Amino acid sequence: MQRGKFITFEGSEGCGKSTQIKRFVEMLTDRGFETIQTREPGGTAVGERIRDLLQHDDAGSQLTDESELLLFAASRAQLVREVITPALERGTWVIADRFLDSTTVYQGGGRGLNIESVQQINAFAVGDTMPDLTILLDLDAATGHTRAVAATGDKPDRMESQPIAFFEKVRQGYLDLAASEPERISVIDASDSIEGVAAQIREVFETKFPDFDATK
Ligand code: Z5A
Repeated sequence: MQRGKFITFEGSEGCGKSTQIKRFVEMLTDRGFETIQTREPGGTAVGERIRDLLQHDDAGSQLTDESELLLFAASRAQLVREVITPALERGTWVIADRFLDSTTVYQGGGRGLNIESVQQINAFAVGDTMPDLTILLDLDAATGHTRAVAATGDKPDRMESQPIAFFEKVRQGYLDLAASEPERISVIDASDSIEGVAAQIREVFETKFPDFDATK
């Protein structure tokens, strides 16, 4: 049994991760792959409680930047051990809506926390479970924000309420990260149409895994 592949989707709010993950998973299923999807923060009973605190609970307004970092890491540490690593070991492909790069760019770049500390905490949280491929959906912050607000229509949550300058730092953080790890991170132009973005992702997938046979 081959180990499954671990593919993460990253990008700032409204960049189209959920839309593209749905299509990507359908494509993998059509080609015979076993898949599961995860999202962060969340994805386990513990992680969903943490998500609520980070995004919706009134107590979240008192979180310091350091506590916020540790809560994202705690949610991920639980998800890796309870869900992601066991699935990869049984040959299932794991498609993740956000993973450790989100912490690097939001808590490191966006909040301005010490980047070495952020990376150490990330490494501790994930252990050896690192993505085989990361799809970065790159979109300017203003367009992403407009899309996200139009999609939810209701009151923005704690993270969505950050000023636009925060999301500009996040975008730049992602692009810097992609430049430093070009083998793992593929940058996609997310301002393209939904079909156009899906076609770009399919091309990256076929280039990265040209001979992968789902039946073995
Ligand atoms: N966060 C963090 O700070 N640190 C961490 O370690 C982690 C996360 C893991 C999680 O938010 C928040 O936590 C997030 C980062 C922070 N904060 N922010 N902001 P979430 O899980 O609630 O949401 P999100 O990850 O930011 O995703 P999103 O805003 O829900 O958007 P999306 O999934 O990327 O996009 P979408 O739902 O697919 O599309 C949004 C809308 O745009 C929708 O109406 C689509 O139909 C439309 N769309 C999609 N693609 C297109 C194209 N190509 N053209 C036109 N319209 C499109």
